[in-house]
Amino acid sequence: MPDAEFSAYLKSSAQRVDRALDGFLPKEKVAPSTIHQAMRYAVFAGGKRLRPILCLAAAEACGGEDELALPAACAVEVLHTYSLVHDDLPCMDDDDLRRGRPTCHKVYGEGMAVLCGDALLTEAFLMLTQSKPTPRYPIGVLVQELALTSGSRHLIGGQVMDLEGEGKSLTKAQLVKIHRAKTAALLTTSLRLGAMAVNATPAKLEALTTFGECLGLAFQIIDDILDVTQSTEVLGKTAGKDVDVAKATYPAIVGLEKSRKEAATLTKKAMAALEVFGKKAQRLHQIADYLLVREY
Ligand code: GRG
Repeated sequence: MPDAEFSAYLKSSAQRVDRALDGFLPKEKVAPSTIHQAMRYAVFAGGKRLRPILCLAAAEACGGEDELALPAACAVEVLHTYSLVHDDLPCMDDDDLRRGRPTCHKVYGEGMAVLCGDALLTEAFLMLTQSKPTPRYPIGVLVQELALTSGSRHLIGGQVMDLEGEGKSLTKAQLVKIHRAKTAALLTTSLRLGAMAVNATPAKLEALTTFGECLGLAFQIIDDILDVTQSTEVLGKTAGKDVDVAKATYPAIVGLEKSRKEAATLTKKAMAALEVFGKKAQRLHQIADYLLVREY
């Protein structure tokens, strides 16, 4: 379990992100009110805020003022929330529970949930354009980074491979490809955007990319493990879903123990990439440690 100081850091960072999100998102009263209520319902539902926290910690690791990374941090969180809202729809994973609450379509209906996801995706780019351009990275580069990751080459592409893999037995290599596209890509982009917001050198951007790719895969392996070892109450989403729908997962393909070992090895590899940052990467080290032992 994380120590008290690190827990306080996670909590205060999440609160900072939430305050910024509250400022960026249209208020509930803004017409048409239902869509803004749905967007806020999905966003302010108690997620871990992992992606924005990684974004801020990457800016800090690069020696910059992390405040400059707040618009990008909010952008990756609302983009992530959009993917959850759409993923939970009956035509996708058909889930009733997310972040410990009824899913968006259960409360607002399917049509509104589709629009809510669309609006959050669009809002993500609007938020990102509130970043300050830096000498190395004009806003267009930041937009390109997020668009590439969220499009059909990565996030959407991963979902396509996932949908097409349903009911089939996948190889480990195929599963790794899906995990990289669905999960590791956005985690990596969260780090990269934080670095870009503070004008990081190309070498530091590269180091964060390696860190993100390894950490992202480790994160998804742990997610697969938690699906079979944790309860619905602790996860805040339906536990055992992967087994129920015979989904290819790490534990299903290589077993629980080997999955745990691979996650630990990948985390070590991720940490090794942080050497170039010295002590400034303390928070990234702590986050990587925490993700390996997390319970939800
Ligand atoms: C665009 C529909 C669509 C799909 C793209 C990202 C994705 C593919 C689907 C979302 C659902 C999913 C299983 C994603 C894999 C990554 C993952 C484990 C997400 C959960 O992230 P956490 O644990 O969630 O950070 P919280 O709620 O804490 O933010």
